[in-house]
Amino acid sequence: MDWIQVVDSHTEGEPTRVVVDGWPQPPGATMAERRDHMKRHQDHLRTGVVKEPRGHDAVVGALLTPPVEPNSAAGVVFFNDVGYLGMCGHGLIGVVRTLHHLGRIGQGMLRIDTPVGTVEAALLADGSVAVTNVPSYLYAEDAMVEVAGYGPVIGDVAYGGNWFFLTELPEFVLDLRNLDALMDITKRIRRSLIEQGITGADGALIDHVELFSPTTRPDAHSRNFVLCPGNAYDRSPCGTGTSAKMAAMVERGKLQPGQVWRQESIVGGLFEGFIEVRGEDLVPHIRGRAFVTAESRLAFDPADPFRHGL
Ligand code: PYC
Repeated sequence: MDWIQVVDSHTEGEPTRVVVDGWPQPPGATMAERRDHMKRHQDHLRTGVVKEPRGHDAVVGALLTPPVEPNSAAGVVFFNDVGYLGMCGHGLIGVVRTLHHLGRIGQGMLRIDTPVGTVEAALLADGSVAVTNVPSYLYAEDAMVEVAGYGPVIGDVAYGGNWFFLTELPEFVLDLRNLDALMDITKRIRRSLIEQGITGADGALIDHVELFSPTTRPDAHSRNFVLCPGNAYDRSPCGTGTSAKMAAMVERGKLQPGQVWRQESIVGGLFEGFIEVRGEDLVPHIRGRAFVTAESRLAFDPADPFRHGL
């Protein structure tokens, strides 16, 4: 029997499964090389760890690796039901809480390498985690996509460690009671972006679609619904999505650098953030909470025909 040891947590409701043992370390001098090795040679472990029957569509996995940069504490590759993420804000908050739960870190700032760059994270005295993300930016303002059966949708293409299409559709109330309709329209937008060749920089696939509406929380500025790359929506306000949104607003003059933005999620959770200007770069800061929910050993029985997931 093979075993993979994991620690599960949720960040504002969105699950993260951190692999702490049993997954052979992927070789590579950079985190992107390690991610590519995982894609080519270890994809059955990704599906076995996050998909059914051990997981489900919304689980984001995180493989911890040694760092690749001299001042970093660790590396991490995030993965989900359909592939690999560049960065993951809620996932990084889960990783930090998990490392603290395991007694591996205390309070204070850590540098962590990801396939899209080195990020920083700190466990704060109140138990929340502050993340300094990779530089984020607005790539295409007011891009128009024609959505079959709906009509034209105008939105911003923005980067926050992953690629996002950011838009507002006021006739879709951002409420879990409308989940089927929200999944349907955001998937149709994503499909239309692909069909119409609307991409991020260098032809990058826009695999997240984020809808915004006014909030129901008195302490938040906005509520969102985020379609993740596969068949899941983000239960959290989405760290990379909030980064993309804040960067786009700063570039449009709708948010000032340093001004606090509080993003509510579709389930009512909250991330707080702001943009710092560093030279030419807009660097997002995000803060949120995660809670450890389980420590488990996942069994991979060679006789189990579904051991690598459904
Ligand atoms: O928090 O960045 C995020 C994220 C991306 C996909 C799911 N969560």
